[in-house]
Amino acid sequence: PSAVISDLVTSYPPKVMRKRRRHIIVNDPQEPDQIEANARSVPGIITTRGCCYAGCKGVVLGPVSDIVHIVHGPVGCSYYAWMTRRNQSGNSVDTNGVPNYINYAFTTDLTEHEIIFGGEKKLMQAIREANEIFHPKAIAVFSTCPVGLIGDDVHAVAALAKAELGINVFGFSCEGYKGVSQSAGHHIANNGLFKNVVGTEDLPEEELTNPFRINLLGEYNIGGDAFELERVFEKCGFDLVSTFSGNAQYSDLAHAQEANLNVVMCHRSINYMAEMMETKYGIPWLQVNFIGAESTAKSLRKIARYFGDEDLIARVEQVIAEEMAELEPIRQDVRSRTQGKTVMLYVGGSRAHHYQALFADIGMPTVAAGYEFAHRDDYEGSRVTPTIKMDADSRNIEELSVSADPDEFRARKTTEELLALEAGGLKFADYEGMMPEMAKDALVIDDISHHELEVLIEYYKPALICSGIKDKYVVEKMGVPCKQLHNYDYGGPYAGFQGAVNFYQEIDRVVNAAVWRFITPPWAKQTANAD
Ligand code: CFM
Ligand code: HCA
Repeated sequence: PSAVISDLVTSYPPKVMRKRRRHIIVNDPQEPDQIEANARSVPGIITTRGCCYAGCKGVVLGPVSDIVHIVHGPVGCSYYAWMTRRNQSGNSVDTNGVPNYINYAFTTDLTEHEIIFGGEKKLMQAIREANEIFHPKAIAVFSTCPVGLIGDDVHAVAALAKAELGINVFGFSCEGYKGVSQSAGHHIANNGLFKNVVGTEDLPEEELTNPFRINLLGEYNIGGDAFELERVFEKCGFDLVSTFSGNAQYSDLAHAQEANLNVVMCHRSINYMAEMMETKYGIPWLQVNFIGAESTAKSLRKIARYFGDEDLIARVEQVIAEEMAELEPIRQDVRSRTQGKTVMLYVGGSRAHHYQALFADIGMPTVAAGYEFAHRDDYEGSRVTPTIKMDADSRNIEELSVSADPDEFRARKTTEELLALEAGGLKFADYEGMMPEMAKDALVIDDISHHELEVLIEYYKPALICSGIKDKYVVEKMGVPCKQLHNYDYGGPYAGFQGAVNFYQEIDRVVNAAVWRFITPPWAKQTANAD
């Protein structure tokens, strides 16, 4: 693919060419090369990135169903964040009495008047009104761009409201322009949750009888993924204390410190929480991947091995055997029609990696992959973290200083136990990254531009592209099917075992549909014209 790299950047002005070149790597899994990531996008390039507010409100906090999430900003910011991510909730006032506000879009509807005279009064009024109508356990306030520009103090308003109403009210300074992407918003969200929510409630003794208590971090219940994982965990005998934040309720997060292990799915969006909980409460964390049947089995085994209980280990093996027996014939059948078909993936900050495992299950190699907003460690692995240079955009995001809690810290394992587990192959507080798991000479590209995507499609002519709504239909007009890996189009779940089956069948339908043959891609049309 070295040849395609020059085609990717050749039409750019020299400065842009040099800059973009640093975001493109031909992979060597043994010695991943240094990739430029988490840097500002070139103005004028069509990028697929979102903003800080999207990462904070839309991604991390939004899925918590019984918090009233008020967007402090013009009405459009709220409207555009309304329901498109397909983060689902199992709660409904009708079924178990737990409220679910996810279907609502709450906004202060800032207008010119507040831009000139300030919006704090209107925010206070909105909080009071929401409290009066819904009586929620907690209200969160999210600042969009103009709030930072006019200088409203959402934290002061939240503190006043908290004192007045007697419920938890907290604010996020997650203005869209902060940082270079959604990633800044994840960090701000983690900080706010850690400061204002985690550890504020305890579980009663009778709910602490199962020692195999875990938190699932970085799973947002897109298309129902968390429902499938809840099913599998229950079958295995794990007690899921909380999920950050798919199908989560406020109290789950408030007593998350009661878990004995954190497992991290989406490292990019939540590594901060795992680190801070380990320091403050003594909960170790392990990286997992529940996308793909083989990966799910591997991740379940990791958790069982951590707890070390023989019965638990045996039960997990039994669950894996049962689920695999059901799945295997379907996988084999699909594989006979998908084997060898190639795929390219461009998704946020973890799925471009995780979904490669699901494609490997059905014999589909990933020829090129990249992230919108991941950092170098998501590509190259945790080992490069100490060498990542802080730039001005990252320095702007608050770094909490956390220490062991004198009352709440409890080492879950002794140092000897941890060392023995590590010697047995469990790596704590470690993420291997995407590149070491990709094939040699696969192309890795960060913050892909629209032009670069078009060049790559023509070069690789993949059987499938996985990406999002901003490019889906452009890709399909080139005669290549595009599966959205953000909101799963209308499908899902794709996590766990039953999710894997759904995915195999969906991909089989997509890549083997006859319709793609009837579309003439633009490059073929050009040739026809020239003739
Ligand atoms: Fe993590 Fe996500 Fe992703 Fe992400 Fe996202 Fe998402 Fe994503 Mo869209 S938290 S990084 S900020 S796995 S919303 S559920 S699909 S870009 S790859
Ligand atoms: C976001 C949310 C998003 C967008 C998806 C897309 C999602 O980044 O604000 O561009 O198709 O998953 O809904 O990533």
